Amino acid sequence: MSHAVADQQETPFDLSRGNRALVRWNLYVGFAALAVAVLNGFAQALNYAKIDILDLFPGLETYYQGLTVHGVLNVLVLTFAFANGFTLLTTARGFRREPPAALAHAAFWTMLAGTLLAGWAMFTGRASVLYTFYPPLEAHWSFYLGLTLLVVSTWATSAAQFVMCKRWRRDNPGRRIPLIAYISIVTYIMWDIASIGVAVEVVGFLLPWSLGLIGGVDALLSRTLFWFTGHPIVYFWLLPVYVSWYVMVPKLADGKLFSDTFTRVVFLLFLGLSIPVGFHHQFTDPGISSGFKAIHAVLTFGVFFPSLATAFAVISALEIGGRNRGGKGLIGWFFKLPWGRPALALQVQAMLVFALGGVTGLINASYNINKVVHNTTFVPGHFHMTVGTAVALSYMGIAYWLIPWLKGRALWGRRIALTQGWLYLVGVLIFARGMISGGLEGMPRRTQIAEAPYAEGMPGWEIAGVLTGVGGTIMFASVVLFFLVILGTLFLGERGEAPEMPLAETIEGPSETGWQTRLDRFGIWIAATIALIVLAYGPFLIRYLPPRLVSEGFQGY
Ligand code: HAS
Repeated sequence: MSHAVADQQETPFDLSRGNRALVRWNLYVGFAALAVAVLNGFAQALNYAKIDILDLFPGLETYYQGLTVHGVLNVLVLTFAFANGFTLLTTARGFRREPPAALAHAAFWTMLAGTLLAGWAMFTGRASVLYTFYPPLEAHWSFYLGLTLLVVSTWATSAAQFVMCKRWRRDNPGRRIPLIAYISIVTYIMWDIASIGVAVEVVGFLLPWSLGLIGGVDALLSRTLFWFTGHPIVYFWLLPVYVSWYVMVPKLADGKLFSDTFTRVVFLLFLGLSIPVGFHHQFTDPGISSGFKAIHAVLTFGVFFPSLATAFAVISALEIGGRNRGGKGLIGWFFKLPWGRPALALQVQAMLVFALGGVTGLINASYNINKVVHNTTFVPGHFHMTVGTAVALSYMGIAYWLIPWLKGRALWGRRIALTQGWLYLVGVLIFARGMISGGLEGMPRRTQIAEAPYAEGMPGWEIAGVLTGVGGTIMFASVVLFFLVILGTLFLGERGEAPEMPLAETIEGPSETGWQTRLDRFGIWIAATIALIVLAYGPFLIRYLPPRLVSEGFQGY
């Protein structure tokens, strides 16, 4: 017998007008950030093809200003805004209740205020410090305050989830939390714990430093606090997409999710293993013992596992869908998937690219091989196939059903939407091929290559740079088409033809008795997560503290 992932009630679900508008406005802010970010991304790609972007893009004062805008708007504004809006909806859907208005509004307004503050600092050239803002690079205080508000907005969303969960538990004693709400909540619990590192870094050190309240900053401690958050943040970008891949994509593909318990365990593995791995970004940093770097390397291979398990789950759901539609043989089902549905096509394309993103992640994670690729363009090659495609292309796919659902209008320009997805797939593969081969030849990331004299006479870099430029241009064209479809839907889509929210059925539903019920006791898993973090970071902090506040600040030009 199959079970619906949200619950077994057949009554339709809707949100109040106000909450629909709130979710929609989260998406609008996120996608507005994407629009500005991709223009700067286009410039970055052309830079690697040795085109002087400062001449071509008149508003751009320095290379690092453009790179900061590109990074921050994509990975801190688009992702936070999308996650806040989307998971507020998925949690509300799971519990079948409206989100608490005060918290939902607080989340939106802090996100908007944070975006405006950080945006002002970046656009006026006061924060050319990249999205990693490593001190002693120093930004204007408004940048740090803006980032703080962005994080606060995610905490407000998490609080809204907890309020919904508490009220639901009060009304449904002893029942299992509906799967879609459960995995949305675990995503935010992971992030609540993970974001403590960057919160301490920014509020404890960088903000007072930028206001002149403390005279210096500790570069290594700041980097460590940053990467405490900086690796799990990639799963905070990814897990809302996994919510869609697990419980919505199977429906879009006419398939089924195979197990409720399996899905919960995968999300709990992300909760436990996402955080104690940050040193894999610091393999080359002095001051951290190689023993602890090795421990983080091993744990990184651990957090690879729930994504492998996810590959298994989503491929099985797709296969069921393809076979339900008449697909036969080992791979015949794949071609029978409903490729004409943009919401599905884009998310499957995102998965295909993510398989390559995962492989390159393992290369990065290998302690010895990391020396070859660290700080080269190999790393952006990797992350444009993960956050730049698995996440961003899935957001676009989700938007193709979600915006019509929220707005009560049918999708406009279905064929354009389909073309857009394939174009992005081709573009990113060319782009990443360029970045990865260039990186293996030692081509540095975060470098204005057109101005670097040492870039002359490096044949491997020439072709890599051209591929990066061509691929990036195709990706940019694809995103322009995405905006065309979204604007077309908002203004020209037929009214009243909005689709259903896609929610899959599971083959093996939740068990109401036995050990599985413990999966819903968040306290146990939070305690286990904290214990692992203490083991992975505690000895370094005990040896290293107190901070050495000696570095003076400067900006990148
Ligand atoms: Fe990473 C650097 C290791 C995943 C993002 N990563 C970065 C940076 C970013 C980033 C932004 O260990 C740069 C940071 C900076 O600025 O310095 N990463 C990993 C590993 C994974 C991984 C082991 N990364 C991600 C994800 C990201 C992301 C996800 C964003 C969302 N990464 C690293 C390391 C570095 C790093 C080092 C530091 C490098 C350095 O030196 O600076 C793993 O979690 C990946 C697991 C993924 C898989 C793939 C599963 C596939 C699925 C889809 C299957 C479905 C299909 C359907 C194919 C195991 C789920 C098709 C149907 C069919 C019929 C086949």
